[in-house]
Amino acid sequence: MISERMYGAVVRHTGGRKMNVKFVVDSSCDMRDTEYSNLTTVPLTISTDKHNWLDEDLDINEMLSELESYKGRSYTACPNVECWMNAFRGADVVYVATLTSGLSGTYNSAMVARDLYLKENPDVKIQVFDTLSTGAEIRLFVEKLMELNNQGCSFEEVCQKAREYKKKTRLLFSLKSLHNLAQNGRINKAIASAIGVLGISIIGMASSQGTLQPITKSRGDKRVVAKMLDELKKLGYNGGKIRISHVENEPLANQIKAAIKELYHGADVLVYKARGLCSYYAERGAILMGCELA
Ligand code: X90
Repeated sequence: MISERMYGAVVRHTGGRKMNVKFVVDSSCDMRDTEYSNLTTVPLTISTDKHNWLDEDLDINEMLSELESYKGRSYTACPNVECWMNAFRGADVVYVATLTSGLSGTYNSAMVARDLYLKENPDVKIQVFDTLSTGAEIRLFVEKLMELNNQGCSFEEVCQKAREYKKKTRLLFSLKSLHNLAQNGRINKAIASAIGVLGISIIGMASSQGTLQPITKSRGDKRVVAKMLDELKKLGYNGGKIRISHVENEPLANQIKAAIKELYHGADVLVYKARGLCSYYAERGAILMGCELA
C-alpha cells in the first residue's frame, strides 16, 4: 500500500482504487489548516452583542483586549451542521475529532452532519470522535490518526487504535481567570468562586467525562512550571509527546518546554498559539498541555 499527498488529501492506492482521506476538526484543536494538506478545521464563533468573531485567522490579542474592556455578556456557538457537511465534501474517508461533548454541542452537531451526509453519500466512511477534551490533547489525537493512516491501517484499524491511544493521553491546563467559563455555565459556581484572586492560577485537567477538573492553585509562573511538572510525573509521564498551546503567554509555555526537555531528554515538545475558542475560555496567560503517557 502506497501513500502520497495529492490535491490536498492523502491518496491511497488499494488495488487500483484511489481513496481521498480527510481529517476534520473544530477550531478548538488549535491546529491550522495550513499545517497539513488534508486537514480542515471548522470554526466555532465567539460573540458579544456588538461583534462576532468566526474562529479563523483571528488576531487573538485584539479579540481579548476588546472582550476585556467590554462590559456586557459574551458567548460562543458551535459550528452548524452545514459547516461540517461542507468540510466532509470530496473525501471517501473522513476522520472527525471534536471538542468535548461534556461542555459543547459541537460533537452533536458533527454527528447530525454525519448522518445527513451519509444519507446522500452512502459509500463514504465517516467516524466522529468525541475527544472529551480540547486544544493540545485533540492535536495529539489528530496526529495519531494521521500517523495510523499513513502507516496504511484500514478505516477500522485507525478507529480502534486511535481509541486505544486516547486512553494514554491527558490534558493539563493552567488558567488565570475562570470568568468566561463561569459566565457561560461551563463550570459550576463553587469552582468559579474559588479563584478570581489576582495572580493566582488554577491548575487542572480534563476529567474522564470531558469537564474541567481543578487540581490545585498556584501563585506566580515559576510555581506553575513546577506544579505542571509535578502533575505530569504523577500521571506517569515518561518522555512521550507533549503539545503546548498558550494564550498570549509564550514565555511560560517555553519555560515549561525547557523544564520538560531538561528532565526528559529527547522529548518531542511543540509550543504554539491557541486559536480563538480556547483563547476565549482559557483566557489571557493560559497554558493547555496535551501529554502522551507511557
Ligand atoms: O459554544 C460552544 O459550544 C463551545 C463551548 C466550549 C466550552 C469549553 C471550552 C474549553 C476551552 C478551557 C480550559 C480547559 C478545559 C478542559 C475541559 C475538557 C479551554
